[in-house]
Amino acid sequence: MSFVGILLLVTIASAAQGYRVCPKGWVYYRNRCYLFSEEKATVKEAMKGCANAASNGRLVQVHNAQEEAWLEQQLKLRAMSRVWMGMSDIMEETVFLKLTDARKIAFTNWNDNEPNNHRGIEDCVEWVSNGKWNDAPCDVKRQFVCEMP
Ligand SMILES: [Ca+2]
Ligand SMILES: [Ca+2]
Repeated sequence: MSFVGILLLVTIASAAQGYRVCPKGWVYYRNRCYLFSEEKATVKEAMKGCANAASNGRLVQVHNAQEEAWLEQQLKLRAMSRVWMGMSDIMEETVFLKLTDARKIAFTNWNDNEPNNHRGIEDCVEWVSNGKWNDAPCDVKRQFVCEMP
């Protein structure tokens, strides 16, 4: 096949999925790629796991209600609950920042009475079974979601 032919096929394949093609195992949604882990890990291990899975891979950050709803649906499909995402208030209590660039988060979906910093040791953020967020100890092992921005 000619070079142009190959180029055309790649372009068509990209267009079919939107803007980009996600690597094998990653799921496409609105111009991002997401990876749902099978193994469980601490937040530190999960951050490493995401970076190892893709050079620009990171623990997922939720940017808006649409993305949140899609992620909740995906977690339900996979029967995943208690899943790490990429935010923490480890720098300053009650101020939750993105783990990648320490910027404040614009969107939250806390469960009732959360974040409660239970026992003073909850600095990381997980989804719980109702799809809402809870702060939990960062060294507990959970499944996790990576994203490629
Ligand atoms: Ca905390
Ligand atoms: Ca909590």
